[in-house]
Amino acid sequence: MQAPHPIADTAVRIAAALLALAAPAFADPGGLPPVVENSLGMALVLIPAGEFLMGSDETPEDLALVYPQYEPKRFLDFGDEAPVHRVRITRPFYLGRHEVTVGQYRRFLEASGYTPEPQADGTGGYGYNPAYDPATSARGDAFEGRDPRYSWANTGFPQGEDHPVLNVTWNDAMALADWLTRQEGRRYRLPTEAEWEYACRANQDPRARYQGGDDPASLLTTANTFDTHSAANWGQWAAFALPGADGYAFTAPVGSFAPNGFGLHDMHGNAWEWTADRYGADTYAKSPAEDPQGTAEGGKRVRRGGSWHTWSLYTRCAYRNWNNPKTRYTLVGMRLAMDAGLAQATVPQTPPGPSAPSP
Ligand SMILES: [Ca+2]
Ligand SMILES: [Ca+2]
Repeated sequence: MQAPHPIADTAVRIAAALLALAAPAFADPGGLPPVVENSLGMALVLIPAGEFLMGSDETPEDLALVYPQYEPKRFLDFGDEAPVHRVRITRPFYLGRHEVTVGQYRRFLEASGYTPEPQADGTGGYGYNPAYDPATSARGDAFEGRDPRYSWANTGFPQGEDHPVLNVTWNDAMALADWLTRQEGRRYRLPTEAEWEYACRANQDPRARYQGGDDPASLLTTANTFDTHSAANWGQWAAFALPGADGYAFTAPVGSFAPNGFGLHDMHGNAWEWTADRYGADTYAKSPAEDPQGTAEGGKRVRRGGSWHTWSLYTRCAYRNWNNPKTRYTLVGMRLAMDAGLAQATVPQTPPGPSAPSP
């Protein structure tokens, strides 16, 4: 576990405390346990109901000042983050404290007999090969693939059991959620896009780009993203690396960085996280104010938060990206959500004891 920078940490805590004074009242979570641990060893944190401002309306001119190394045309791609709109999450829910790990996914596969989609369709995943030249691929992919050599179990770089699982499709994520639901009688799912952004913002500075504030360099102490260690392997993109080292050239063990205001780790970076929603570029313009679920049309699913290989412009809380549900990549993983209401129903209301009636 990397210690947070003491001065930055203190500043963040003071800022969060000041903001908390001005924050709206949040629904009482009703005595639900603040953290639950499931049968695969995942810790899920209770996220309170509440309101937040979703999206970003930063102009290309605003962004150009903060990210001078990027071509200006890149700043024209973020129209789907607008308009900024108030969203109310009406029910508390549980969200994984961490990304799903390699070890948890392995235990799921062993217990369920499920065959991951990249293996079932025979085309495999993507992986890191230092000898691979992106110019040899039709799309200029940064990684080698698809190739049956690569999978959740082999990304081409070392991953321990506590690293985020990658090369998982949206369909694989849903299979894990559905299996856990059947196993435990609690409804597991992916978070909606709104739940994800609410959880990323975590009642801290409501408009900040990142957990640690607006400065991209704040990611160095709060997340595993594209830093000088990563740039050592991708010299052509060195200009986009953060100005320092976060300690990890590839994935980090989950929870290696300080948590955000909700107690969640790695909302920025490490692995992209699938969400439940279908992607629509104009969904924010017509989004309901309460519990938006995304658009009903289209086949693409939203992923959020960036990865160990992602540049800071694309790891902002507001940034939206998407893929089809069969996409597998060496940057994309998941974090599960669980309904709080059903979890409550499984908690015995009367503890067993001498006063309990005899059968
Ligand atoms: Ca890194
Ligand atoms: Ca992440």
